[in-house]
Amino acid sequence: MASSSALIMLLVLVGCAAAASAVTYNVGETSGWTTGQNYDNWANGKTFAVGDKLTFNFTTAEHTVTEVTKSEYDNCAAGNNPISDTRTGPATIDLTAGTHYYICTIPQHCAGGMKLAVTVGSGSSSGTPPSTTPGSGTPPTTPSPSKPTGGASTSLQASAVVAAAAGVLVKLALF
Ligand SMILES: [Cu+2]
Repeated sequence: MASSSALIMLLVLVGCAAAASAVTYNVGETSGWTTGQNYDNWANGKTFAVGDKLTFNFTTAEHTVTEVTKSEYDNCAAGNNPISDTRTGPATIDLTAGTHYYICTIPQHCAGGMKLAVTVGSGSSSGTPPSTTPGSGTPPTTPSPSKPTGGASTSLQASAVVAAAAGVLVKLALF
């Protein structure tokens, strides 16, 4: 029993490790990276982890993905030396730990909604593993300890019945 629990725990851990692999987020989903969106709403509820990626879908020259400081983000004004400045779309950015502020530097676009702030934790993304853990981990844990014991005792009872019946048959044959 103890060894099978340990095996199940190991399988759950392996499952978690596989599920915690990097996630690529499509910024704005089907809308992509454009004006008239609310990227705070898009990012809300998502947990970003180191190694995850953000894909900004836009047409080259129509928008930019420019990483700026918080004050530049707040003011919708990139300085002369932004942290990064990607002008070719679609753009995929690897997330590192910390809070990152992205804006579009085409005039009026940031004010028109093209600003995204993401906070990246150092751990693994917590979005996927909890949903997989109860799904794949719990069902095998509950039935497997009870089934072998129930099955074993049932077959023992069955063989006892067979033995008793055989004994009766032997006695009948002797008479
Ligand atoms: Cu733009």
